[in-house]
Amino acid sequence: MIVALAGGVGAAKFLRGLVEVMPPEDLTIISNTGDDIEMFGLHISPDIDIVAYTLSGLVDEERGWGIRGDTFDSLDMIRRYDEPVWFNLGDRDLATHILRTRQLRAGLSLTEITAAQCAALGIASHILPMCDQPVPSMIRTPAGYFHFQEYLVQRGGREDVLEVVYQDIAHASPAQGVLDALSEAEAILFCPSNPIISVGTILAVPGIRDAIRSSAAPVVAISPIIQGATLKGPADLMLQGLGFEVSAYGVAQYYGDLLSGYLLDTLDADLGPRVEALGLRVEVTNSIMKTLDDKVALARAALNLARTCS
Ligand code: GDP
Ligand code: FO1
Ligand code: CA
Repeated sequence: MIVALAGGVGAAKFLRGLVEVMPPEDLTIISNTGDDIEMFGLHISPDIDIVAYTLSGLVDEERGWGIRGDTFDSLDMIRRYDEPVWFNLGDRDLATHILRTRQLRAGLSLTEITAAQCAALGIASHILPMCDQPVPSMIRTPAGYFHFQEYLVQRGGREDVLEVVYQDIAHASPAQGVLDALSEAEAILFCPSNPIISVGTILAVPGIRDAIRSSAAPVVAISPIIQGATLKGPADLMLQGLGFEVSAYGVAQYYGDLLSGYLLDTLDADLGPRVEALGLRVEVTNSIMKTLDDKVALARAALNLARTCS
């Protein structure tokens, strides 16, 4: 079993490559749910859906989220009722949120609901939410205290980050199957996701960090920061706000002693010796995923690096 800790768009591109180079049913994806938010009474799990839509071929590849060809007529109607609309839920996408919400109200866990979602969409890999309890990631900026989606989508994700709070996480516990997957893993991969608000959130669920530490599996991360910047999203502002160097090296430092190997982008080859000095085995490769070939090559490089670390 290969286990991947995953956020949204960056992770999904990598996982799309990974399922081409290994049996997809041997892959367990632990998904960040700190981004989850309630909208119009519906439970939205953006990172689960981004990965599920990507692995089932439904995703709008240009945006990286939502469903290709979706329409937004329902939101237009909601606007006519003078409701503020800032999160773009497509008409087809809404079906996922409506059913998820109904099943949650009926008492099913997010883990059970996600397993059924994957089966229905024909996904052979296993997507597990990191936990079943709501644990919203909150961001403090000079302007106030906001849910991550409010910070990113409603306010544009440009404000300095003073603090990141994983609300209620102390009372959360790993979802069913998460600890078993980590203890049985042949390799654990940290996808190229936001280290603080995606992978970091998963690591903050009590028990997950220890399970990774005590697993015999090599742990390999793919840097989401290239040449000191993000390709997308506010990871750079968050690293900066929390006092980490805004570079692939800063991310390696943030993950600290959890890692055994690290994939650096070719453009960051000069950081290799500094990352190696942290005690990590480093591989340098193109990590900018535009085409399917890029995704497949990066996935293969990650698995190869994990093999040499074990
Ligand atoms: P998340 O996956 O939910 O954490 O959020 P995003 O997908 O918006 O982006 C998180 C991180 O993924 C950002 O820091 C991006 O720089 C990184 N990322 C996105 N695409 C790529 C890519 O093709 N290669 C690499 N190495 N990182 C990427
Ligand atoms: N991201 C945006 O930047 N704007 C949106 O309106 C938006 C809507 C949306 C709807 C469903 C969904 O599953 C994801 C959506 N995302 C949107 C992406 C998402 O909020 C973030 O990019 C991720 O949480 C970061 O990985
Ligand atoms: Ca995310």
